[in-house]
Amino acid sequence: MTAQPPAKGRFSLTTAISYPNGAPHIGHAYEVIATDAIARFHRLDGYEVLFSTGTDEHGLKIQQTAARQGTTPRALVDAMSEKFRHMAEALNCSHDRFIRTTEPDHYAAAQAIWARMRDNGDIYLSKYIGWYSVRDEAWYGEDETELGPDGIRRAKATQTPVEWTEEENYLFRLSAYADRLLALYENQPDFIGPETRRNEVASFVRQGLKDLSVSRTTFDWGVPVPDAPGHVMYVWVDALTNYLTVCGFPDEADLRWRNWPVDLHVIGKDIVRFHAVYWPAFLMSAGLPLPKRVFGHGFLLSKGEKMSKSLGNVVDPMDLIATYGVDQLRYFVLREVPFGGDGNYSHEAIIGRINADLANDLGNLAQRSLSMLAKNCEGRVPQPGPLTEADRALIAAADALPGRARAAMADLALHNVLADIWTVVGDANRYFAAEEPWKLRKTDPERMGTVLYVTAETLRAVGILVQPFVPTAGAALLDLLGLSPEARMLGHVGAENRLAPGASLPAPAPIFPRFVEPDAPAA
Ligand code: ME8
Repeated sequence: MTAQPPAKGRFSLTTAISYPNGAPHIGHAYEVIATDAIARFHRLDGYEVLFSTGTDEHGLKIQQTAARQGTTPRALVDAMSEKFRHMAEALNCSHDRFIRTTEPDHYAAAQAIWARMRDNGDIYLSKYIGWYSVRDEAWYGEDETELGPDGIRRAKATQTPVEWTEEENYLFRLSAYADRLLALYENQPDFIGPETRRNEVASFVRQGLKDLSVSRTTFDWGVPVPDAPGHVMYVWVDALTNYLTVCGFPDEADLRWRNWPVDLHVIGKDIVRFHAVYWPAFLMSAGLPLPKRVFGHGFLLSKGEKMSKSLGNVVDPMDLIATYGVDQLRYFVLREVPFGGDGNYSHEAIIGRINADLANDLGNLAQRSLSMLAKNCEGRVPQPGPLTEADRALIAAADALPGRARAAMADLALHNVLADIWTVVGDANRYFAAEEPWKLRKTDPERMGTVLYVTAETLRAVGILVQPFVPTAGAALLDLLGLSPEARMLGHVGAENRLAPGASLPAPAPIFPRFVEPDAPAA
């Protein structure tokens, strides 16, 4: 049995939870895919992982959408949340929990954090007067809004309409936390990533913080404020608390509590303020440890435009999965978009990646080399002869992949992890072409065996490394190399676990078909 690399401790991470006021779009899929790749990478590296995703089901936006559709908020979220859950499954997401904020344990967590903030003297009753964007579920200061030529006032940052709101609310003493937040950003530079987001947040806080309205009385679709009839919690107080709920809060004896504080919140760039200002302030007030890192990824844009229903360019992730395949979609978004920046989606770009990187570079290499093994080596791993410099260089590049991947992953540079893997795939293709094993079959069969061995050993490393990104194809490649399920960890790459000469291999099968346009004429 293969020796197992040592366990490395825990790693917990979350996506944002999505508003189920409509069906999921490609932006939601992108976040799930990226977070899942990070979760899978850590499992692959021996961490015990807790990974959550889910839906954010309360608030005025949901209530208004339900009213517009002539249904109840409950019926709307039940139907829509199911679509998000289905999408996560279809994307091969390996989450441990899909949380819905309408679940009873979440009510208990939200009410418990509220009570702790109140008992700490940070919540008081007052009249709130200000601008509210239902679309963003966010309060804005006068200076953060502007009047458009159409006479409609909008939030400058998001261009969503705001409405004047005067209400007796509970307020959270956010103003008292500005210094502590600035100290946090200073002492823990990793707390917010990427750096541009950190600078934006710090400059926002440096301007001074106003107290935040944290309850609403004009509608009732929310978590009731404890001991305050008529008040429901501001949806963001409730929503952010989902991260505690999945860790078993408020029961600190719950085994899941070991996962708090989480290592990483993966969110989009538009909601960094909520996660890097409000959330740590709430936690400080409640006397709870802070998450270690908040990372705001960029937006996936449809040919450069923000997606919206009114622009008519919302891309249904289920259609993309059906058209291109799950692994293909996962690979495309993670490779194409530098993680943290914005990216573009287009049909041409995705088929370019599928056919060049997946079908040609990796798929063909595996298919050609494994078919030669099947035909010329009786379907067994050959015994390598003495290694040349070229053999050693390729094996060394493959062996170095886990170290490089860990370093890139520490910066959440997912695109670089993939770029590094494909550099080795490119090296392997050049090696294979230069060594011409198909000619060696007659002239020097032993050397042919060595070349095929070195290629297979490189594919073993590549197959192990790609699993977090393209889980189905990664597993299929490792199956073709005859690797047992317990020999597929990152720590198995390298000299100690080389393919065993003589081991028999299954019949080769293609792992990445080329994308052929459905209406293309038959070849
Ligand atoms: O913000 N590209 O929910 P949401 C990439 N419920 N990411 C995108 C995107 C795009 N085009 N559009 C949205 C919410 N996102 C709150 C979160 S967390 C306690 C509560 C990202 O459904 C967005 O940035 O509007 C967010 O991280 C996630 O999708 C859910 O967005």
